[in-house]
Amino acid sequence: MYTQSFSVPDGTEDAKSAGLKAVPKAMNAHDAALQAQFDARIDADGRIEPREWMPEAYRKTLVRQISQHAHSEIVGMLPEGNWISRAPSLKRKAILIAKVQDEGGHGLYLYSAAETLGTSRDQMLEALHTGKAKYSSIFNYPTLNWADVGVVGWLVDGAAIMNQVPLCRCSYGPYARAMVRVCKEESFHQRQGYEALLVMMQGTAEQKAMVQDAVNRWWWKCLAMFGPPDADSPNSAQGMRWGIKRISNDDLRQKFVDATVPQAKVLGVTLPDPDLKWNEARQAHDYGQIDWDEFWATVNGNGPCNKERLGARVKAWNDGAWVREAALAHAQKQQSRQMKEAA
Ligand code: FAQ
Repeated sequence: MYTQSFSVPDGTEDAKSAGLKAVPKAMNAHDAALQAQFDARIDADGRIEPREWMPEAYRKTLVRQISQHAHSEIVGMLPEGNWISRAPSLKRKAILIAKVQDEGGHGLYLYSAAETLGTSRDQMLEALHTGKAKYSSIFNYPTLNWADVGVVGWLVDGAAIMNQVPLCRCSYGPYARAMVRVCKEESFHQRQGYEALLVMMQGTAEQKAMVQDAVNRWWWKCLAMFGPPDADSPNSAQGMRWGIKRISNDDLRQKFVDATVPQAKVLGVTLPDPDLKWNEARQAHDYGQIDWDEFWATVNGNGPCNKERLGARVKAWNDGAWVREAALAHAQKQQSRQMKEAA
């Protein structure tokens, strides 16, 4: 349903013409030469690899974005994981288990990608567990019934793909490569959600009402998922100049709306926005106002499920302490045995 094409036009030229430099601060001749090399690579749309020189601000931005992304994947396992034991059939249970496991896998690729930038997994998890690190706002809302699981697949994974396909062309090699596999899997996630909803929409009036109710509750949250409007997005211009972000928050949001409207029609649901209509002049849909106050309240820890989600992650970490200790003790034992044998 969504293209996996990597040739989506991006906004890098806009950032260049806005006069943004890859790194803005003064530096000595050696660093200036390295900076010039880095800039030339970025301008040529090349890749930066882990052992290569990069400006500290570029490294920091990547650690921030990739670790937040990793946290989102593992916190994102919770709302759907909650439904594995209550899936309506063996087939749905098997699909859901596979999907939730995939999200865990995405978290692991992403933590690994962030580790290549010189941060440790322990540092990243500490930031998550203490509430210092952000993760996607969308996972702080509850999945109230089975239709929510379908809608999370259709809309949340659909929004995630829209955002992540351009990240396959991110200038940082390990992140871009991780995204290629993640996007393929997200595509399956989106389709399984949509298919589950198509089945429900052939069912009873109650089932159809459940789907519509779930769409009503998730639609606006999915639009907000793309992040604040471009004018209020402090990281966008620099992220685009560096070739980390390729398409702006608002442009991705618009693409998502335009892609979803016909899907909603096929499904037979109404998107809960009286202002949603085709604009012939713009060749795009107009849509209503997103509640940004509610979005920021959720990002800042006051959404309906923030405490529960963080509590679940901290508990999982604490409960797994003995596994980490045992694995470490085993590795140390192996190492000392090998050293004795070699001596
Ligand atoms: N939630 O200046 P910008 C998924 C923060 S994965 C929370 O525009 P930027 C798979 C932002 O961090 C979903 N915070 O920032 C799945 C920044 O704060 P900071 C996650 C948000 O980085 C499906 C501040 O607002 N995807 O769904 C959000 O240029 C189903 C200002 O914003 C990714 O992480 C938000 N929605 O753009 C799993 C993709 N939006 O850090 C399970 C990679 C913004 O300065 C089940 N990330 N903020 O303190 C990105 O593309 C970008 O980081 C954006 C934000 C677009 C999220």
